[in-house]
Amino acid sequence: MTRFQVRKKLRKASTGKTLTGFSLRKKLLKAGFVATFTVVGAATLTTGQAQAATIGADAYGYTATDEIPYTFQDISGTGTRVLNGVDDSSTSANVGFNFNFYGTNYNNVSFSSNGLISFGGSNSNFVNANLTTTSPSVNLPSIAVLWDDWQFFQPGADAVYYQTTGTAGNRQFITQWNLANGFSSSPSTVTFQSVLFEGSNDILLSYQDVDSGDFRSLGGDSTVGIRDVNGQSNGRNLQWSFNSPVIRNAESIRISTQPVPEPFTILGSLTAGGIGVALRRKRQQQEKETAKV
Ligand SMILES: [Ca+2]
Ligand SMILES: [Ca+2]
Repeated sequence: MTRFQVRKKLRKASTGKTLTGFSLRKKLLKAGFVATFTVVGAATLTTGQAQAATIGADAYGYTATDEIPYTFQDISGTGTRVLNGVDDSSTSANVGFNFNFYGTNYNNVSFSSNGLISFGGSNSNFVNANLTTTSPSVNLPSIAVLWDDWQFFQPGADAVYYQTTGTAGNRQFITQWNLANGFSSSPSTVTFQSVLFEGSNDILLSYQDVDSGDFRSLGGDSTVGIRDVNGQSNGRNLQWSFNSPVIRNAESIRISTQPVPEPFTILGSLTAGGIGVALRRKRQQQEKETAKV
């Protein structure tokens, strides 16, 4: 079920005349969607994905949120420079530590000039897939950082950089697509990065500049999200956006199996437990009143 379908479902459900919180929850439970209701419910309070939101969890337990501060560790002056001058090409690098992704440890990653990271092999495909419905042409565990047809041959374009930073136990593997242009040309460059964290195995996607001056701007032609092998059919996918201009300059998205951050714990308890508590209280009150009579 896509977020759109869920939002649609929620709107439909919440406009039903006799639908109480409990029956809404039951309906969503039946649909196997309470976790996503919790977070998408919050997103519907705003105007959609372009606003701060948390999505997930997917079948493995990953959630994604942009309700975190924007951070960007520029490694264009310090990292290893690769993929300069290319269009659709990949390279691989040692992470420097074991990074766990969908339950498997990797110490090596592959990344393409097109903003896609893959584990256990490479994928240079420029055609970005909808991770919820379609397997990428190479069916690998992948992180679509900003998967689109980028190139680094246009004058002014730079390259991809990678670097392992931090100290043992607390290291980070950064991949930075620096001053990429769209194929075959675009009026303006984009710069973004991903950070893989040792220990927490969190993934941070940070977008410094997603304005390419054309239809690709703001992720309008990109996939952002993660997937495991066969993610489109086993529920192990968490797609933030697909061909939708919802990514902002100076935005960070954290993908994690850790609990979602503070702003959502209140709402989380409301949807997952609070309704139940409120109903129990109401029932107790009714029982008291019945006893009085
Ligand atoms: Ca390309
Ligand atoms: Ca730009």
